[in-house]
Parts: sequence; structure tokens; C-alpha cells
Amino acid sequence: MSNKKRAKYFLGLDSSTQSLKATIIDSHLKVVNECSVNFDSDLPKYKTTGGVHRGKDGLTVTAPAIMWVEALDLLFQKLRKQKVPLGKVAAIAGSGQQHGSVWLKKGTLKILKSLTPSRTLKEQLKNGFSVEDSPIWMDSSTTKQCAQREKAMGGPQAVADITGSRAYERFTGNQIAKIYQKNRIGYNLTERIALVSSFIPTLLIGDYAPIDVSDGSGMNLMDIRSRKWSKKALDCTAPGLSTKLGKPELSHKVAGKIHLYFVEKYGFNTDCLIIVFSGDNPNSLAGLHLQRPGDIAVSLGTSDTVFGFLSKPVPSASEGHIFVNPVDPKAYMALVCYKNGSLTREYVRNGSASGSWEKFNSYLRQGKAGNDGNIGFYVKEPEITPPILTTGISRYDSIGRRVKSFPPATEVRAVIEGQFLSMRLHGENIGLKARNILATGGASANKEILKIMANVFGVPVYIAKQTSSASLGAAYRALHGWICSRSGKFVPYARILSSAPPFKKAAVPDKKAFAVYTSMLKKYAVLENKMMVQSA
Ligand code: 5FX
Repeated sequence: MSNKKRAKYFLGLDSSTQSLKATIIDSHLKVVNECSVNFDSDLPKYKTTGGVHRGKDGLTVTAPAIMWVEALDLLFQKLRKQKVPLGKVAAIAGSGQQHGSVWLKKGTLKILKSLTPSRTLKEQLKNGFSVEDSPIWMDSSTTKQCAQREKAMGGPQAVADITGSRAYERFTGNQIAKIYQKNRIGYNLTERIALVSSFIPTLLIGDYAPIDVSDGSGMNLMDIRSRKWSKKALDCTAPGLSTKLGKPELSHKVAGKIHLYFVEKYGFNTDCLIIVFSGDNPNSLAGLHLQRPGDIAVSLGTSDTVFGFLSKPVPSASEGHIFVNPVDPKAYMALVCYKNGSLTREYVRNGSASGSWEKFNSYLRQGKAGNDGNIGFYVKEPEITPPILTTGISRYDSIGRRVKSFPPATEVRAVIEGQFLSMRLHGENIGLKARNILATGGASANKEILKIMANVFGVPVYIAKQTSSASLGAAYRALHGWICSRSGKFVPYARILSSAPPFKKAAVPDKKAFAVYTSMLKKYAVLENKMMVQSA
């Protein structure tokens, strides 16, 4: 048999906020195909903006679960059209936007098990949800439930010590508590609560797929040390919850074999394994090969995140999150998340640089490190890090006086410097001290932004060839899970990375600029504290 005939492919599926994306690699980690469905433009009938619906209260953010179902059929149709040999896909793993929950109605398991290729997934599952609009990570409407659950569990630090994070509005346990309190009928009708990440494999295997321990760490429900649901956390959320959640599973395990629906409709092989899916940030950690302390990634997307490998968890009640590591079941990862990411940068670009990235970058080139002491806080969305629910822009001049506006070049530099100073400050607070940075996400293609990143952190910045590290990481994990399953034991993830393409150095730090930012950090922290006190 020729090599081509024997070739095996591994598919990573990324169900992100805005799209469902497929990345296919061969067994040497070479990307052979990429394809995606954009929720706004490919499925306009759901009337989403950026893949979501925003509530009138400015806090509630949801997405229609049935849209994700329809997107899966559409994605496979596109792949078929491109003649991608889906029959050679040996394993599929995936990634989902973290924290979002999918509410499956009693009786849906039966529908899943008997999916028929003569009808679409949407036709078969349209009545399958007990709550049709899934709360997602951008939702900040559960402040009350966070306070209630923190009180019941012994305070923010007690919650962080068990679950890896204090109670955060977007974390699934607090969202579940809200649904239990406000929509009792919906809660009682629920057979299974899935995460976005466990929902897609649920469709693929036609059975309830487990929540993985890494994405499960983003729920304020799991004990990150035992990797089991914490009784204390379940008891203060809603009754009968552990049955509705199923048992958490290690991220490299097999969830099941692909359902006949996909075999008959799209030509998948009956032996194709579905590896447990995880969250987008855990998958990015896998895609960016973060394997040692000091390896950190900065992802510049809808949400900005800073994350990295961690061997010992030291959860904090004031910031950041500790998750179980998705590729090393004994280790952890730390993460700091910002809601004000690309949309906020774009807002400043539109207001100060006529909507042009070229102009934005020429302003960045004009200014110098430290922005002459000017500092800005751009809270377009209620912020997670630090928690600031009141939106607005606050600008301070070199002597800490509040000013109404900045000249355009100062404004542009202030938004970028402020974001990176905050990342350095809060990342270091939870043990993420960078030795080198891997930049990823849309804005990692912008060299001027990367130069400032290198100078603020004082370390070299690398970029991956491919900007979507979550779907690539999912594809790598598909291969990893498949190898573990074939070997009948856990195989170190490092072994599969040996043929991964190297990263490219994109920016090196300037020592003087780094020193400017180091001294600026203190002033930044003081002003940030002031902002928090004002917004409380
Ligand atoms: C992480 O905690 C987050 O909330 C975000 O990065 C989402 O995962 C984005 F999908």
C-alpha cells in the first residue's frame, strides 16, 4: 500500500465565539486543510453579532445552541465540497469557548442515539434544549449568584482553593445557579448540562460526552486537585447537579467512536475516535507547546488572555484562574482573561486613527515607551481583570491627574501599553513570570503591537505560523489522544511535538524601554486600584 493510501489525518474542531473551525493535520503535524463557518455571515438567520446576542441589561450575553448544531453540518458539507478525505480522519478532538453551557432536555439522549442521516442535525435536535439560549463567557449577569456561592463556600479564597478561581460571573456554576433560580421549569426539564466543549463531541458520538478536567476547571464546581466535582460547590448551586453534569474525564481520553450519522452522511470511517474536547485556552496551550514554567502565551482575540504552564497551583482570590493542564494530567495551567480585547483596540482605532491599522501603527511608531507618563483604562465591556463592571474610559496624565482626552497618538499608545502592563501585573501575581512569549490571535500579526509586548515584558516574542492556536492544538490533541488510546497508556505530549514546526521570533526587547515599563508598573497598579474602588 502506498504511503498516501495509508495516510492518517487528525481533525481539530474549534467552536469559538464567532465561528466553528476545522483544522486537519497529518501524522507529522503538517496542516493539510482549514475550513470554517462564521456564525454571523454563514448563518445570518440567527441574527448574531460576533456570534452572540446581547441582552438589554448590558450584562446578559447568550448564543442560540441550535446555531452550533446547524454549523456542524454546514462545516462538514464545506469540507466534503473541498474533497477533504474525511474517511482518513483517525481521530477528532476539539475546543470550545470556555464556560458556556448547553442545556439538553430530558429525552434528548434518545434522539442523539438514533440520529438518522436522512434528516439534518438541526431538524432532529430543534426541540432538544431545555434552555435554548446558552449563556456564554461574555455574560456578567450573575454577580448575585457569585456572592451567594462564595458565602456558602466560606469566601472567595475558599472557592479559589477548591476550584482554582474565586466565583466569576461567567463561570458555569454561577450561571447554573442563576438558571436554577430564575428558570426552574427549564432546570427541571434538563437531562444534561454540557459545556460548549462537551456539546460538540456529544453530537459526534450520539451520546453525552464527558466534560474534560481542564475546561471543567472553569466552572467553579470542580476540585482541581482531585479532578472530581466538589460536593461543597455542587450543594450550593442547584439540586441533582452531579447527575446532570456526568463525570469529568481526563483530556486525552476517548469519548467514543463517531456516530453512523457522520459515517453515512460525510464518509467518516467507523473507527474514527472522538477524543474528549476541552476549552479554547487549554487547547491553545497544547497548540503553542507550553511545557515549562516561564513559557507563556498572550492571545490577542475577542478576549485577550495570558496563560502558561504551571506545576504547582496557588489559586488567588483576587485574580486569575488555575485550570488542570490539558496535556499533562498531573500539571496545571494559569490564565488571566480580559473582556476588553480586540473590540476595544478596534474602538480606539476607529475613534483615533480613522479606522485604519496603518494609521494606528504609524502613531505607535511616533511615540516612545511609557507614553510620556500618560496612562489610560479602556473599559468598553464590563471587565474581568480587574473586576470593573462600570464601563467607560479613564485617562490620567503624567502626574496622575484625570484628563478628558488624549491626542490621537497618545490614545493609541495608551490602549496598547495599558493592556500589556495589566497582563504583566496580573500574570506575575499568579505565578506567570515570562521567559519567552508566544503571541497568538488576530492582533499577533501586528508587528508594532508585538514590539510593545516585548518591551513591557522584557522578553522575546515569538509567533506561530498559524494564528488560530486553539484549533491547531485540538488537532494535536486528536493525534495525542489517538496515540494514547493505541498504546493503552498515557504517552507524554512532548513526544508528539517533535515534528512540530518551530516558532518565529517576531520582536526582541529593548532594555531601556523595559526599564521604563518596570517603573511605570507601580503607577499603573495604583491607578488601577483607584479605578476599582471608584467602580465598586
Ligand atoms: C477564559 O476564561 C475566557 O472566558 C475566554 O477566553 C473564553 O474562553 C473565550 F472563548
